[in-house]
Amino acid sequence: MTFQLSEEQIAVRDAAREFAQNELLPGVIERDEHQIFPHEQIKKLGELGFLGMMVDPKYGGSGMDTISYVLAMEEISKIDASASVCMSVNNSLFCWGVEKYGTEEQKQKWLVPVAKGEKLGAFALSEPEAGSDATSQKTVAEDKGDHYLLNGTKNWITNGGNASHYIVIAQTHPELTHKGINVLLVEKGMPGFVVGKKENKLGIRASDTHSLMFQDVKVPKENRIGADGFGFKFAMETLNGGRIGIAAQALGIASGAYELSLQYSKERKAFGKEISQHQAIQFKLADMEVSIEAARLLCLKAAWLKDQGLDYAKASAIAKLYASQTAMDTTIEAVQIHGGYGYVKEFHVERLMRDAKITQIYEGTSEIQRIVIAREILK
Ligand code: COS
Repeated sequence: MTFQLSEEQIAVRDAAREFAQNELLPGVIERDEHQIFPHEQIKKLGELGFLGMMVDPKYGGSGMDTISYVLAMEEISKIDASASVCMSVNNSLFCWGVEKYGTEEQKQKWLVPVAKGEKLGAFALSEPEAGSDATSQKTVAEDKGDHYLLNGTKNWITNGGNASHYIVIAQTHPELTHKGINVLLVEKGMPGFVVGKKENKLGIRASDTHSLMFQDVKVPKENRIGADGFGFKFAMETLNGGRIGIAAQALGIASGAYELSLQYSKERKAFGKEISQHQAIQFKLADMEVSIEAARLLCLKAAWLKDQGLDYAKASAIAKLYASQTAMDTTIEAVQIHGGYGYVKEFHVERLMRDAKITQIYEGTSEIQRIVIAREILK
């Protein structure tokens, strides 16, 4: 066992840190307030190879490991969690599954442009009445011989408006329950496919979250990934990896809030000395440091297991459960340390607190992570 990062991993982390400071920090408050998607910044992230980080270079990716992905996600999320969720979905929820289970033709057509960041990918599993209970898919993909007829509505889809390539989960054989679910590749512009309203959210407000409507959309059979009925298993496996990305996002939100608090506590004076000299603040900083370090190690362990080809379902659930709680706890305390300044936008920590909440909800709520962990330990 070694806790040493490679030179390449350090270089990736530093590049992500520099990008976040130079490209994402300017305007982050305004983008959050006015819900402006960071188009230019995401384009540059793609050019730097951050949108297809783990994809084989022969499919347009950067061929990096999952550890590097965690390091980059932490750095980007410290500054702009709206940009990092776009990055996470593109990498983990779109590219991973197409590369792992797609045919060569599917990879050439669907993976290459998304891994290069020329197009954005999205992953459509959640529905108005199917979030945690993901097997209850109401979206139907009716088998019509050479194509599927897709009908239904998806909700809360990240990159929903700006993506052009979508992974859509739908039920084909309801009598088979989850074993009758399929996974289809759907392109924006297909007749009958409409992007619905953009959500006005509490946090990650600059990210692009939409409902999607499908009305008699003809999806060619060749757009199905894997065998008939593979869709639910595909979704679950994809989310196992997605949770590493969101855990790293939560870690970044926490460490971003911590760094701001540490700096502020050394500048702000109260009762004749810097507030960092008061034990009440020191205890908060110490607690933040401990849980952030633990969250980081859990994220890196899950990433390491994935890179080794070992089972990471439990590790990614543990990392997401713990890191998202850390994000919530740390950002609340960061606002407290900043006092009145923490409650206004200029100091960033109120945004980080609002951003933190979603990490306990999407890609499996904290309650779902506990189910996954409990099932694994009781196996
Ligand atoms: N990894 C791989 N396979 C998994 C899995 C995982 N983490 N969790 C479940 N599966 C498989 C099971 O092995 C089972 O396959 P078989 O029938 O071949 O044995 C199948 O999926 C169905 O699983 P199960 O019977 O456990 O289904 P349940 O409905 O009881 O519960 C949970 C499944 C709750 C774990 C699942 O619905 C879930 O993860 N929900 C949350 C979904 C989510 O994250 N939504 C967020 C939207 S995306 S932003």
